[in-house]
Amino acid sequence: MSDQNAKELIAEAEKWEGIQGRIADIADVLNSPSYQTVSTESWRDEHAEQTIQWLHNARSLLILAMHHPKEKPELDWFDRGNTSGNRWLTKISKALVEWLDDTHGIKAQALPYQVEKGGVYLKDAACLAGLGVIGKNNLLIHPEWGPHVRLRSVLIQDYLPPSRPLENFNPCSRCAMPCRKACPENALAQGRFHRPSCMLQLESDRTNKIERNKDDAEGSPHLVTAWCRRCEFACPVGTY
Ligand code: B12
Repeated sequence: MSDQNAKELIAEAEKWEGIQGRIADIADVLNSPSYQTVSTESWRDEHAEQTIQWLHNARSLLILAMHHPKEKPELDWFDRGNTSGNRWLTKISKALVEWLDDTHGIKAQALPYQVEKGGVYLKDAACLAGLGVIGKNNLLIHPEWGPHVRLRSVLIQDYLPPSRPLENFNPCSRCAMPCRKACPENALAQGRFHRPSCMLQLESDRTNKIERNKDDAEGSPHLVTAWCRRCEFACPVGTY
């Protein structure tokens, strides 16, 4: 697949409002820091029955970043096993898979969000593809949208020339890092992300669901989980 085709694919992805797309080389993604940190082999086996099979000989990934503005918190609300932001990204991914086949005869596969189901570590992939950098809040910081993005990937059988990582974008270097103080469980207080502390807060969010402005069919208040986003909102990038 040529440079021109890769450009066309990115342009097709970006026809969707609030979406930016970039390409990563699968080999680079599977070699990225998250894969070095977590041994995926053992728990791939544990979750074997729910993991999808990847297209044979896939070489590239299209990484999608969806702007998740503060005014649309409902994109992240967990309801009936999913969020509307996730559903939207699935719809876009599937439309792009169809477009690649129809327009270029190229096979592609929309990957799930969860790594144990066959997804990839999306922040690493997005960083390699030049959609942003990893900030001190342990989130991908997009130059325009800040950490207010949600990510997804599409596996592509052909080789597409990868996009380049960002250069000269170091948003945390002169920042007072308010994210470190924002976490109610101090998951960032030691200077690096402490996952068990973050999990405590998210567990509490799961227990303390909020009422959505809509009753369900039986007239009962509709409850959803609104995950904590304090480390995200503390970041000054993307707030203008
Ligand atoms: C499991 C998971 C969680 C778990 C554990 C998180 C964790 N980091 O361990 C829990 C439930 C706690 C969680 C919490 C949150 N999550 Co979460 N989570 C995921 C998931 C499914 C996998 C992440 C994972 O396990 N990573 C592996 C661990 C080992 O790595 P890590 O801690 O992220 O750190 C690695 C990177 O920072 C990387 N890295 C560091 N520097 C560099 C530099 C370069 C060049 C590269 C390539 C990589 C790199 O190396 C580190 C490991 O060594 C991803 C979706 C996906 N498929 O990737 C979403 C995801 C990361 N989560 C997301 C979000 C938004 C959140 C929350 C804000 C909650 C919320 N409102 O949804 C918090 C934020 C916590 C935080 N500050 O990190 C978004 C992040 C968007 C963004 N802008 O980055 C993702 C991408 C999902 C999405 N919807 O798009 N999450």
